[in-house]
This record gives sequence, structure tokens and C-alpha cells, in this order.
Amino acid sequence: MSKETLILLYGGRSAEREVSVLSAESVMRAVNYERFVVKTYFITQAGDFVKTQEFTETPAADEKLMTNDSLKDEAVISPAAIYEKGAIVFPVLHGPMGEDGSIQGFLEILRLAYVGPNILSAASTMDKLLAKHVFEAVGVPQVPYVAAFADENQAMICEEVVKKLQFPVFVKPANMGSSVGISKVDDLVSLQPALMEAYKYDNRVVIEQGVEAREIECAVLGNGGEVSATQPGEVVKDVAFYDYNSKYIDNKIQMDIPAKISAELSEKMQAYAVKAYKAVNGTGLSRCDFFVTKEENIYLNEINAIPGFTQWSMYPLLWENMGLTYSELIEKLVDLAKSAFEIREQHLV
Ligand code: G1L
Repeated sequence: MSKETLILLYGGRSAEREVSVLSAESVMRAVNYERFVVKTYFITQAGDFVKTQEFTETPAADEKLMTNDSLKDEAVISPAAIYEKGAIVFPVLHGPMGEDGSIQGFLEILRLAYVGPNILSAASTMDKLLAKHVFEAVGVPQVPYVAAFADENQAMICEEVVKKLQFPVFVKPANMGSSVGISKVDDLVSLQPALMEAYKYDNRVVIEQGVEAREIECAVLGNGGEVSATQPGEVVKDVAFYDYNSKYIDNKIQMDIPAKISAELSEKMQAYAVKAYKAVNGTGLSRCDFFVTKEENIYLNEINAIPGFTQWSMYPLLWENMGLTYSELIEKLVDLAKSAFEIREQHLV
């Protein structure tokens, strides 16, 4: 039988480019080369598509994917030129072209199967405010929050915050592509400047109640009808705030898998994770991040439909703990991509 083609897209326009390259390298090394060949394309910061390496067997452990520095302008192709009949696309991209649904829309127009969230699940989980409204509607617990819009009366927004929340609060642009524009606010006088900072990135802003809590996460996998969640894992914090490098590049975050919590709490969390996932039309995968307080109150913090995906990231490790290896996870995601694609194709005719 001839091999299936996996098209690996990496790079992208956002600050998370480096994580994208690391994750794509992890994927390209873990692929089952008995079944697949891998064709890679780098997306530059300017948004250009560049054809890079092809792999027909497991690359050496130190093999790197080509990035900006090693590429020539002539290699730029038309985005649609990635098309190959029957191929499955693995978009390992963050930010503007990766997780807001746009690359997914592009791949649907091309009529290609792709791994991960569909247009709706990518776009809806990308927007903190929209996601909160949806979780509220289906009864998934969250910390109290206030929605703020740049064109509204800011004094009234501040009043609402004082009425509904307690300091400290977190002010975040609704668009969750990046960690910029976020502030922790300890008092009312600092609220207005924090809002102004957040509005630089989005005219829709979320103000969230700060809570003292453990951060416990659950991995969800599946398409609509058949969804499963892992036992949760804990992000063990020993410093208050991680910078980008320590968080994503040096992998300094410590994880406790499975999290040391009661079976009851764990089951409750899994059930909320699945409920929230289905509510945003979850497809492919998501990492559901919860806060757990001392009193064992659970709050869904956010759903990340495009989680860190190196072999040592939380999402794959949560599945590893359930007995699904990284390579098996990749194949499972590819199979989910193919079944979602077949359903789309059926609806076309
Ligand atoms: F394709 C998947 F499996 F759905 C997928 C795609 C991309 C899973 C995870 C990611 N993650 C990212 O692309 C990243 C930019 C967050 C790099 Cl880790």
C-alpha cells in the first residue's frame, strides 16, 4: 500500500513561532513512517509559505526543520500549492493564522483533511469573552467576570467591577492569541490604565476575578459524538510568574501527572471538560485548564484548542499517562482528521 502524505505546516506570524517549530520537530520525529511520508512547509513571519524538507523515514534526533535564516525568498510558493489529493494537513501554528480558524477555513476551501480544531472550535476558543459566554450558558463553573468594550462608558465598567468582583482582578484582551496586554490589577485606581493597555490589542476585554488556586488541566480528544478526557495533571508552580522562555522553550514548568486530587474531583473536572468541549463544537483536541481552590471549588479557566504539542508538553503527557504514546496520539489525531473530512465531503454532495 502506498503511504499517506502528512503535510506539516509550522512557523507562522505570531510570537509563538519558536514553540511551533519545536512542536513540529517533535511531531516529525514521532510520525509512523511505515504509514506516512511527511512534507513540511514553513510559514514566515510575513505570512509567506515556503516549501521545506520532506521525510520518508524517521529523521535523526538532531535534525532541525528549516526556518527563516536558512531560507531563500525564491522558495516562496502560493499557499494553495501545498495541495495534494488525499493528504492530511497537520497545522502546528499559533496566533493570527493558526488558531483563529483562518488556516482551518483555508484548508476546507482546498478540500484537505486537517488535524486539530475545526473553524468554529478554533475561533470560539480563541476568544476569551465568547468562550466565557458559552461556558456560562451550559453551566460550566468559571470565576466571576465582567465584559468591557472600548467604546462604552469606562466609569460604568469600573463600577460594575467593584460591584461584582474583588481585587485583585485580571484584565485581558478577549483575543487570546498572545499573552500581551494582560495585567493584574490590585486596586480601583489601576483599573482604568490596565483597561487602556488591554484595548491596544482588542476592543473587547475580559476582567476576571483573581483566585488563589491550583492550576489543574485535563486533555480532551475526539470529534463531536465520541469525546474522551484524561485524568487531570497539575502545573506545579514554584515561582509566581513564568516568562515566555522558561514557560515554553526551557520547559521549566513542573508537571504532576496525575494531579494529586481526589477521584471525585477528577471525575467532576473530566465531566466539565467534556461539556465545555462539546459546547464549543470541539474537534480534534483541547486542553481544558481549571482553577481548583483550597475549598475544592472548580472553575474552568480556559480551553486551549491548540495546546503546546512537543513530546514534553502537558497535553501529550496527559495522554501518555493514560497509556497512549505520543506516536499513537498523532495517529489518532490523523484518524480523527480523516473522519471529520469524510463527513464534510458527504455534506458537499
Ligand atoms: F494538529 C493538532 F494536533 F491539532 C495540533 C496543532 C497545533 C496540536 C497542537 C498544536 N500546537 C501548536 O501549534 C502550538 C503553536 C501551540 C505549538 Cl505547540
